[in-house]
Amino acid sequence: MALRCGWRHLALVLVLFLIIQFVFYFKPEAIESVRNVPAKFNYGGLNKKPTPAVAEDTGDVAADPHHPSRFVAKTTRENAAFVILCRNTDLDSIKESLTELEEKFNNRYHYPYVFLNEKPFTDEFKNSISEVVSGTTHFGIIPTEHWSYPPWIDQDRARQEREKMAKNHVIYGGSEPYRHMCRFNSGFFFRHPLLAQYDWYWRVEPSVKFPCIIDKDPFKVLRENNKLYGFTISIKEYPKTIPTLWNTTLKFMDEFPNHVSNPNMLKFIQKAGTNGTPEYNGCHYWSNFEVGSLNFFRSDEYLAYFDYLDRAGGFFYERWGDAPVHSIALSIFLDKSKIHWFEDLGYFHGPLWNCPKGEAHKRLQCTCEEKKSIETENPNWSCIKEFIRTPN
Ligand SMILES: Nc1nc2c(ncn2[C@@H]2O[C@H](COP(=O)(O)OP(=O)(O)OP(=O)(O)O)[C@@H](O)[C@H]2O)c(=O)[nH]1
Ligand SMILES: [Mg+2]
Repeated sequence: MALRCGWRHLALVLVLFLIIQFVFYFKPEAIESVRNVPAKFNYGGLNKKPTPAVAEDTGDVAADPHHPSRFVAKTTRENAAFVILCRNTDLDSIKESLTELEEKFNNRYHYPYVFLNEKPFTDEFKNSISEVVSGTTHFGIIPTEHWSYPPWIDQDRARQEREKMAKNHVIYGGSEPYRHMCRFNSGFFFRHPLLAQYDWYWRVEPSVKFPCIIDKDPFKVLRENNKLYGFTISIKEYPKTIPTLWNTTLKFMDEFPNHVSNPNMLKFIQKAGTNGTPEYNGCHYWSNFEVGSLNFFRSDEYLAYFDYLDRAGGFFYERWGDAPVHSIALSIFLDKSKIHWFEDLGYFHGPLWNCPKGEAHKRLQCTCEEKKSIETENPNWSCIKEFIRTPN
């Protein structure tokens, strides 16, 4: 009798324990806290290994022989997300980009999307986006300190410089939000709490086009080949937007020689200067398309470089773009083996194309014209020659 009573007590305790666990697990706060992984600001060095593919997903295989999914029978996702910085007013043009991205790639993978904005996204924006994407969506607000003037910036001087640039017809030279955007994309997007759980990102902009089937997962291409950054188009920067960026970079390399990789990619971005010292040739990976390692940008080396540039003030007194900033950093801190040209990934951001050639053009059912590709149509702007001839 005493024994049976003991068992009953034990069973009762066990049932109560299970009920408590069940209730806790399904509480909305608990679910939220799992989703909102806290921001981490110390991500360790460049050697931090990304986690392997995280989720398995069976592709929607080809009953239809013309469906793009026949290229991948079974896929696994990397620990990755699309990152989209945009305004509520960009709704139609971002839906255009995402409809095609889904059709050519993501309807087989369902990678998640992270949307960022300095203002709250409207319900209309959120609902409308969810109609065109197959991955989960996350909408985040940018912290004010990532989209405002740091205290050391003289805002009157910044305004005067903007006015001068506008008079000189420098593209976006008179725009204040454009400068916050470039600074955010240079130094902060990878620190947003909504990205803390991911290793890889793919940047997408409004009104871009993906004219070919994307038959390989770009995240996987990078991870499996031990690379950290991939691009489609490489061009030269307008010198008027970055008068002192290169000198500031030289000072950084002088002060932090231990941060400069050996070998590196400096040959890709340098040309012989007039007085014999190398100068910046303006070459950069066009950052409206990027697939890359978030941990590269979270590294001590990159953060030290961004801080150095930010202190120098050129995001506001000049109009330093995130594309040259990313590219110069990649060239200082990495060697060529870490950088990948997605030659066969068809892409358009006005006014330039990357259009695959020959067999790839046919196989990937590209709708772009090969001859419109930047190397053919605008050879003087393209930096692909410089990239190819840079030694390993
Ligand atoms: N939230 C927000 N996003 C912005 C703002 N300005 C630009 N963006 C986004 O930042 C990215 C780059 O801006 P773009 O205006 O495309 O700059 P760009 O590619 O140099 O110039 P375009 O040739 O006009 O495309 C895009 O994803 C924009 O949606 C802004 O003020 N707020
Ligand atoms: Mg753009």
